[in-house]
Amino acid sequence: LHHPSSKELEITERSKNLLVMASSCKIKDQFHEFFPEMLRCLKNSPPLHELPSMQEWVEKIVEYNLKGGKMNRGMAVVESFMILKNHQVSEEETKTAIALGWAVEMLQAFFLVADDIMDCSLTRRMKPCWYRTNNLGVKAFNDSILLESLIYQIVSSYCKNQHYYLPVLELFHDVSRPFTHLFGSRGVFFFLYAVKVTMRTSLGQAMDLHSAPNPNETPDLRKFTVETYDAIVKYKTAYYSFYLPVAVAMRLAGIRDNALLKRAEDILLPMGHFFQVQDDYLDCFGDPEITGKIGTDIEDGKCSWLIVTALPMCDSAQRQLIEAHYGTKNTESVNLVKSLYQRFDIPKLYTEFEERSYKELTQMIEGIKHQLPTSIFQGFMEKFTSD
Ligand code: GPP
Ligand code: MG
Ligand code: MG
Ligand code: MG
Repeated sequence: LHHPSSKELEITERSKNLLVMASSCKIKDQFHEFFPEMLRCLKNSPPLHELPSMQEWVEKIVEYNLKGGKMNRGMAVVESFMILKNHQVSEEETKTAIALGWAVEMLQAFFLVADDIMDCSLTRRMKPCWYRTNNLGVKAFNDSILLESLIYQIVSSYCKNQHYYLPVLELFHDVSRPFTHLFGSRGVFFFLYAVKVTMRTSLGQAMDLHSAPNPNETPDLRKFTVETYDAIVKYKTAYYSFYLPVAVAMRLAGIRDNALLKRAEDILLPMGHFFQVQDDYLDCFGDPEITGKIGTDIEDGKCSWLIVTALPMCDSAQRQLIEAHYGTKNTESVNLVKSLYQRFDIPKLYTEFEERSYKELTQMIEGIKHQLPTSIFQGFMEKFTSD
């Protein structure tokens, strides 16, 4: 019997990694190649199939709002699924995972179209925000509802007859009704651990909107606390961007162990928190040529990581400056707030936060290694920057 030397094992491990990398590039191509098929399927499904003018309009919305991003959330569904199945998957299973990946991207497009209206943003993914095109304005709100309805068209078209149809639907959905589900013929009811992502995200968005001042009003600085911030980002970002893709992949891979879903959640929510802090930092200090969007958090008076970090360092004159200039849409005010951030060394504090978070998240990943494959979580750590 030949016992491989450590050198041979190393080579085998390396070639396995290369194979996984090559298959991940192939998956990415497959993911993009699926887009036209998905669009065709959506246009040919009732009731769109009998509304030619709306077919054209839906195609326009979907093309504009689903393309041009990094597709991290959608790809995370497919990659997590492949990892969970140890890369032993059929063509059919891969196709379903890709379709569900696009469903997550559809959810993201739905949120972004609406969020850009609410945040009065100007650009997204290097282009004008959707509501600023085609003379749309608030009419774009209806397009965000349309995008949401397309999530369920995809899920239904590609998973209707699968055992995970209901659990996957529930993950996306916003019905706050706990439900029981019958498995097999033994009449055993299981309580499914289903986090309803749309509901959580819109609650987070509501907290985000309500902590900011109304136009022409001074901000209430008492609202900008760490506790409020933590709740906002957990709900508005972490669930749909981090928990959802992995939870969908787990359901698709046939995982029914609720404790395992909870373990994944325990690590994905802190990752989502870190990601939103980064998004807030880049809103002020990032390069729009790289982020693809022009920041508006100071103009909007948002409860962002920067203001929550800066406020405890302010003396009363600096608090007055923030009260007078934060949440104001004029360049001089925005620059005054930015120079205060510079005075407090916020970029340095952010870098320290980033290093600390990286260490903590790496430790958390290490702690989960006997229950779930760590590569799922490492993938997130490598990829996530703003979208
Ligand atoms: C990110 O906030 C959160 C979302 C995009 C969720 C929106 C939820 C809705 C229910 C509409 P953000 O405003 O900081 O994101 P960005 O910086 O990309 O505009
Ligand atoms: Mg926004
Ligand atoms: Mg927002
Ligand atoms: Mg932002």
